[in-house]
Amino acid sequence: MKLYYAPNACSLGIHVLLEEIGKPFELLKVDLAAGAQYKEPYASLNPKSKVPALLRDDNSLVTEWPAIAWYLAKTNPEARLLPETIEGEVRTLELLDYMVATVHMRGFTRMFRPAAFTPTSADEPAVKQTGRDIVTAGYKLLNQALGAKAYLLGDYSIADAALFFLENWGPRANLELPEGLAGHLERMRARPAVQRALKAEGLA
Ligand SMILES: N[C@@H](CCC(=O)N[C@@H](CS)C(=O)NCC(=O)O)C(=O)O
Repeated sequence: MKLYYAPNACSLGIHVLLEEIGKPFELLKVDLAAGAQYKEPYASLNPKSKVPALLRDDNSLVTEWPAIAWYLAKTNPEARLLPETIEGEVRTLELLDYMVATVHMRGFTRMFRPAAFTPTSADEPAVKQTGRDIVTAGYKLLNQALGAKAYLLGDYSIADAALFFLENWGPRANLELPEGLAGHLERMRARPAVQRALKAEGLA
């Protein structure tokens, strides 16, 4: 199995899950700053030009954070990365979709790449502010979803790996985490799998 990633991108969450599972995998860096995602050979491998992408041993590719995480959790049940009930699964999907489709794609992406949202450079500060508002609302809502629990669904799950990359972007976006999320981030950073992933990406 090979994970295409970029340091401190959303792929960090998938990297953490692979480390939690503990089976051998190869880490292949895509230099997003140099535009490698739009050039060969990556553009042919993954025409979406995004990371993460998981290349399985049969040479088939899985893209999209929630699909990759779900695949890894389902094919490695011994790692206990998903709740066992339908209700738990539904709540996991609900959280994943909100974190990836809203907080990441509509919020952080506006802050990090405002030019992708407007052809007019004068509009970029307003685009960034909209992104900031979406992320701030997202942090608040996720903080409420976490409540007094150690992890989003009680037990550790793939949802915590998604929350982790969002929390880890807080300082990069100059955003303070609500108290509950700050505690969750500390718990995540204390996990050996997270420490190994941060070290491998040069972020430790
Ligand atoms: N919907 C995708 C989004 C992935 C995504 O936006 N990845 C970013 C890094 S965090 C990326 O590869 N950006 C490169 C680009 O857009 O040029 C997913 O859930 O995996």
